[in-house]
Amino acid sequence: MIHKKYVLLLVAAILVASLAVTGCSKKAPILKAADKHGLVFGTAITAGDIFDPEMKEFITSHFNLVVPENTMKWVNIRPTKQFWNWSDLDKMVDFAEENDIIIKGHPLIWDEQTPGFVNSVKTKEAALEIIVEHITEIMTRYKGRIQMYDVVNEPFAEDGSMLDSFWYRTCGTEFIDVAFRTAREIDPDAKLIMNEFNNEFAGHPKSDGMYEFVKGMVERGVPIDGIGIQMHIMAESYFDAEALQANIKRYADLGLSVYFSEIDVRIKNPVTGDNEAQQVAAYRGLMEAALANENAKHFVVWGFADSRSWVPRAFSGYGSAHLFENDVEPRNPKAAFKEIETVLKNWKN
Ligand code: 9MR
Repeated sequence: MIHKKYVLLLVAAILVASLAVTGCSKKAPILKAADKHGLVFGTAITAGDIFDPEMKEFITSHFNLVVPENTMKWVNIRPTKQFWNWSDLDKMVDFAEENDIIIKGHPLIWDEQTPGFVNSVKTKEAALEIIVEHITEIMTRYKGRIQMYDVVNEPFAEDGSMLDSFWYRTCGTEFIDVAFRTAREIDPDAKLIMNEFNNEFAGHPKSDGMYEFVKGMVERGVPIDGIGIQMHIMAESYFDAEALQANIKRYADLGLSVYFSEIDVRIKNPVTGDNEAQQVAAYRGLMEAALANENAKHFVVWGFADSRSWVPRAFSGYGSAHLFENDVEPRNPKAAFKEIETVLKNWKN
């Protein structure tokens, strides 16, 4: 009898130990379902999140990718030419590594949130030099530890032409080629992405302009692995699943991935049964598109809680864009969260 009891205890101990090693015991049902389908389910986080044990637990049990919402922006990571403010980003990369989750670098080159020393650069040569220096510095430091980057963020105008940005005015489109070539050279294993908003539906001028440009990159041998479709959208706007599918498919034909990279679906106040149902439908449509396409298995939300959202600051009169009500307990998962969890659980490959 005693012998049998010891055997049982041993088996239980092995089980507990192996759960601790694999981390399985911690995973929320939505993450388990995402893992089952090979879906990357991620969120933007702030540096403060990883100083809070309860928040860390929530993030690692619900998501398998994190992206720094603001920490890697030039004004934060490199406020002056010589000063690099690494400490928060170092901790975020450690956090991702310790918990075996992907971390995406965002953004390497963007026209916003750039410090004064960048904007005072006058020549193309000097601007390209700064790009090479910036990318080299960051990607060398985190080589093999940051798995993917938004190499160039938001370079297009709404009509599909190039945005009249500092980089474009100073360098023409060469800044894009130089950025991607440098990134590939520094870390050949990192996924390199061009990230944009309002680029989801084929047939829209910005989506089509971006597609033609990216196709040109592929044709002239500029290294790129995929495009980010941010998806900061309005619940009330028509969610055109067919046009989204056509867009994803044409990138698959180019051999590229599509990453839903900054999802939030804002609602015009007040929230009603109708606009909430539209929001739920948009989240569902996106999750279905991600699951249905081998080249689009990334579903990354731009923050998870209404209580600390960027949306009301940026779009007056709008809000309630995220999957949870609160960023601390009780977080109160919303209808959209329950819907995408159900889609994930019931999805048949
Ligand atoms: O959510 C971010 C907000 O906190 C910042 O104030 C803002 C400016 O840096 O950027 C927001 O994130 C943006 C992202 O970096 C790029 N795509 C659009 C996002 C929303 O504006």
